[in-house]
Amino acid sequence: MIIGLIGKPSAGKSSFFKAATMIDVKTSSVPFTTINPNKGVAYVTIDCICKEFNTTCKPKHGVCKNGKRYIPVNLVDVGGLIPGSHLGKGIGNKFLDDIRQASVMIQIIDASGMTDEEGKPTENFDPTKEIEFLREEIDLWFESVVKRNIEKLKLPSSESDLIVLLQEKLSGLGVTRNEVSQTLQKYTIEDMENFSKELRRISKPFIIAANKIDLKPSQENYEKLKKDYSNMIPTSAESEIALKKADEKYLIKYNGNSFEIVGELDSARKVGLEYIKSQVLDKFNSTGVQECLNKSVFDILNYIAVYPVADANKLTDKDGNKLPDVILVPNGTTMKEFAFKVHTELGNKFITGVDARTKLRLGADHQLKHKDVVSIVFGK
Ligand SMILES: Nc1nc2c(ncn2[C@@H]2O[C@H](COP(=O)(O)OP(=O)(O)OP(=O)(O)O)[C@@H](O)[C@H]2O)c(=O)[nH]1
Ligand SMILES: [Mg+2]
Repeated sequence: MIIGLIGKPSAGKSSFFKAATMIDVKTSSVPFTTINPNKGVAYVTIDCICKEFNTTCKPKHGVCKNGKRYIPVNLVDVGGLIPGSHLGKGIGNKFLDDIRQASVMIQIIDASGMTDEEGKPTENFDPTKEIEFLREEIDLWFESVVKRNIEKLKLPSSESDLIVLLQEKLSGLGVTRNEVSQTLQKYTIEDMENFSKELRRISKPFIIAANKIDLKPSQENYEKLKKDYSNMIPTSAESEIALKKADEKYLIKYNGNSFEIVGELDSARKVGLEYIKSQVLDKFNSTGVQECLNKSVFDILNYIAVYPVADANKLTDKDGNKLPDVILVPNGTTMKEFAFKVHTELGNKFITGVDARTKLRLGADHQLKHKDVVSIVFGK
C-alpha cells in the first residue's frame, strides 16, 4: 500500500511526511525544498483485537501500543507542483512518476492562505485555487502517462480483450482491471482526456489535508472550505512533530488527542505546547495527521484489516508469536484471495479458512470482515 503526498510548494508535504514517519527530512519555507522524493514507512491504526482475546500481541511488523495496532503503509513525499508544471515550470512534473503506484493521494494544502500557488509568501490567498489547479496538473500528468503507453496500440474490438490489454499497458499506474472496466463504461478510449480523468479519479482518489490549522487564518478558511470539500481533514503537521519529539524526550506523554506533562519543560517549549493544546488539540481533537492516514485507507479506499494466524486456537504463527500479522485488503476480499495475499503457495494449495472466533470453516468465496482473524488450511 502506497500513499502519495502531493501539493504546491511550501504547503507542508515534507512536514507531514516527517510527522508521520519521524524521518528527519528537510523542510523549509523556501519553495521547492524537496527535489528528490522522500520515501518511508508510516502507520495506519486500528483498535487492536488483543484486548477482546485477552492476550498480548507480538507483531512482526509495526507495533501494538496501548491497545492500538500500528499497521505499516508506505508514504511518498514529492516535490511541489505549480500551475504549468506539466509544461516544465518549476521542477516540472516528471517526479510524479514516483507516485505512479500510489493507491491514494493526500493533497496537502496551506489552509492559511499565506503562500501563493508557487509557495511564495503572500496574504489572503484563496486555498480553493490551490485545490483546483493541483487536480488539473495531476490529471494532465496522468493523461500524459496513459497516452504514452497506449497511443500506438492496435486496440482489440472485444471489450474484455480491451480491458485486459489496457490494464496490462497501464500496470505502471497501478490500475486494476476493474478500474479500467468501470472507466470504459463511461468513456471510450478514443476520448482520451475524459477516459484518463475518470481513470485517475477512480484509481487514485484524493483526500485533502487542510494544513497549518494552528494558524488563525487557516481556521477561518477551513470553516468555508469544508462546505465544498467533504474529504478534508484539518491538520497541523508541525504540531504533530513537536508533540512526538517532546514525547520521545520523555517531556510529555502524548496519546494522539491530548498530552500530559511528565518532564521539565523550558519556557519556550512550554509556551509552544500550550499553544498547540489551545489552538489545535482543544479545537480539532487531534493534529489530524493520523486521521488523514486512517481515513485514506479505511474510508476512501475502503480497505479492511485482517489477521492471519497459523493456529486458530492459540492465535499464533508457526513460531508461537501471537497475532503476528495484520494485512490490509480491499473490502469484499474473499477467503481464497486473502490466502493468495498471505502467500501464493497458500492460495494455490488452499483447502479452507477457519474463523478464529467461531472456529467455523470459511469457504473460498467467503467475504472477510474488518478485524477478522483467520487461519488457512492448505494441502500438501
Ligand atoms: N504553522 C505551520 N507551519 C507549517 C506546518 N507544516 C509545515 N509548516 C511550515 O511550512 C513550511 C513549508 O513546509 P515543507 O514541509 O517544507 O513544505 P513542502 O510542501 O514539503 O514544500 P516543497 O518541498 O518546497 O514543495 C515550513 O516552514 C514549515 O515549517 C503547520 O502545520 N503549521
Ligand atoms: Mg518538501
